[in-house]
Amino acid sequence: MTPYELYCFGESGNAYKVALFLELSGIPWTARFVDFFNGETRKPEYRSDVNEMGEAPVLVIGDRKMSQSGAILHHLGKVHPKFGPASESEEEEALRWMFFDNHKFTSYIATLRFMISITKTGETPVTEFLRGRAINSLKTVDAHLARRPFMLGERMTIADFSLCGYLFYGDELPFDLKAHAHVVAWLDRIKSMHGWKHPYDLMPRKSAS
Ligand SMILES: N[C@@H](CCC(=O)N[C@@H](CS)C(=O)NCC(=O)O)C(=O)O
Repeated sequence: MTPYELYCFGESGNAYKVALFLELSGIPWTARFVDFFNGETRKPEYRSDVNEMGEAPVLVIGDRKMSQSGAILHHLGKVHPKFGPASESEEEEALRWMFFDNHKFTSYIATLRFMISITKTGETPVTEFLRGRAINSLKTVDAHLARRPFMLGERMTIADFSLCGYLFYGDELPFDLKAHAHVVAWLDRIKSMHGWKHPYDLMPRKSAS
């Protein structure tokens, strides 16, 4: 089997969702570094040759290039069922959480972290708004995890990979994760899985090259 190639970079929690799935599944893959901070995703050739949406991650699957971490996870979960949904209703439940993740969880958390910890805007009305939305979404996931070890029940699935993507960045997270005890316990469960790696140990970064 040709190893998958993943367009990614260390700071991308969206790419990490896919990288971690491949790693914990024991599937061979190679990283293709995306020079996001020097504008690679905004270049016309990236849009024409890699992803018209101008984003990472992109997974190369044979002669196909697939973007959107949720769509990629959904695809991988079907082809490599270890972390895939086990039934149609599980698939729908996974998609339900992955849409929530893309709209209200990762979107706010990632943008807030980008502003505070990467571009260092300082606190603004925008960060205040984002933090409020991020914390509300964290509370939703925390309440759900109070009653089950993983998002869909007893085992880790694509929904967990989607939601956990940005939560392993430690001090870069501009809120107190410890206030969400069930989320912290869930992250510890994921961390204890064989093959788990921190995003910066799994994907290349400009500063490390
Ligand atoms: N919903 C997308 C979000 C992807 C995304 O926002 N990727 C960021 C890096 S983490 C990106 O490439 N942004 C480029 C841009 O917005 O210009 C996914 O889950 O794959």
